[in-house]
Amino acid sequence: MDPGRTVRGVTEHTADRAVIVKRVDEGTATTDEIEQLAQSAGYHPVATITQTRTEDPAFHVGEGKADEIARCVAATDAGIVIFDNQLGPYQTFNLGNKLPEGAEILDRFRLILEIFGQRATTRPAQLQVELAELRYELPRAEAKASLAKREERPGFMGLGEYDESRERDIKARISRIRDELDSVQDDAKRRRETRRESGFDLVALAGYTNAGKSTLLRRLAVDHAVEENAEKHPDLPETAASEDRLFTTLETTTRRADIDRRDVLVTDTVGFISSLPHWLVESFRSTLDSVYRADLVLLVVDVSESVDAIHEKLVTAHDTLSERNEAPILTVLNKTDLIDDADLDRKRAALSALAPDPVAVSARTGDGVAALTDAIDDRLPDLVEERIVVPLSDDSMSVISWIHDNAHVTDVEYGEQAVVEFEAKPATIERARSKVQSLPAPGSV
Ligand SMILES: Nc1nc2c(ncn2[C@@H]2O[C@H](COP(=O)(O)OP(=O)(O)OP(=O)(O)O)[C@@H](O)[C@H]2O)c(=O)[nH]1
Ligand SMILES: [Mg+2]
Repeated sequence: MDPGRTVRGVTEHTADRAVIVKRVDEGTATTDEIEQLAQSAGYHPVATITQTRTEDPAFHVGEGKADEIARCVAATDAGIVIFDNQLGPYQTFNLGNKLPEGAEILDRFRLILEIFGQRATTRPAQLQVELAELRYELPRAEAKASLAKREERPGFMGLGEYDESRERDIKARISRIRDELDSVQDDAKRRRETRRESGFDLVALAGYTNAGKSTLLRRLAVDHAVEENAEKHPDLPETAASEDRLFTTLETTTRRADIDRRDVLVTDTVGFISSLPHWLVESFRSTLDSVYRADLVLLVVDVSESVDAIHEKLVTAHDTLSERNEAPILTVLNKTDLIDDADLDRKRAALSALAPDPVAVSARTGDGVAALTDAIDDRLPDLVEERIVVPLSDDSMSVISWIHDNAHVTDVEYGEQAVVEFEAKPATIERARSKVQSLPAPGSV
């Protein structure tokens, strides 16, 4: 006998061998994305089973198909079945009864949550993952509790009365996590305000997972991350041979970019994925807030994908953003190194309605990044030119150096008083003025 196996065929070694299943109501099921997700979570797809039919209440797929899945698990020595669908608790229970002992079942959302769980290293990211898990579990606990009650079968699914207290427990934990996340959010909001007041423009990266947001951030950044969780950010070295991995980034990282006359802070955050349920997106609200509250959003897409795929992702991204975001959106067509010019032109034209004036770049080679920084400068709120007269006193130097720090100074002339010419955002000009006004009048001391 193969020493790596037990009689049942489920060992450590086989635990990550996965059978992929997908059911669609009509048409043909495609499994590329779910296979990629499975691999990102560390599983190895060994077989794929699809079915086109309406949902079966008991087994999700037809019962005959469920038997086929069970046979396939046994034959391939798989430890897990991954459904690219959302399974109800009753369906998971029934399917589990058919599978060889020890084999587990994950549905699409549990799989995504598992990836998130593996990637979350900071407290806020962990809280958000936990919140998403609890929100996933809550309706299941409710369903179990009420089914057990209605059917007067407290032992339904082998859990019984435990379910009601479980439900209360989940609700209590959800509200505790919400409170803690609210305070995280308040901190982030204060931080953003301080940065804005210091004359920074805030730019956020948005887009699907794997579009190249983090790679682009590294291109734009002039220094190290300015946020406390920076050292935990799973940045890979630029040269590392990288296979595509989904949801590399869960936490936000902010870096300073020098864009012409401006001080810009660019924030990288969690990527989108198709058909994410609302509760899951909502769980990541604190993280996505940095996108919603930016002065400009860079919507990054992988231009090497098909026009249809890009189109669909742009539509979903716009929908997600339009709920809360008020900032202008600049579309960035990334990974131009993977396609030729003719292909790029064709895609640009096909997407022009959704992405007018996009900027094409390769974050990997740096191609087009200079044009991108120009476009960023262009789309950010205009800087205003200002000329301010500062009476000379012991305190005036601190005001002048504040202006140097927070605005782009074009000229300073010293005479009886200092005349400072600079460019800045209107809010910064206001603050400079009030600083000058609060200077003691010359000779008043
Ligand atoms: N060929 C090519 N590959 C790129 C380019 N930009 C990024 N990649 C690769 O695409 C993959 C995903 O890049 P990331 O920067 O991690 O993508 P992301 O949008 O941050 O992904 P998440 O953090 O998962 O949301 C990595 O393997 C990168 O090396 C590019 O311009 N050209
Ligand atoms: Mg990333």
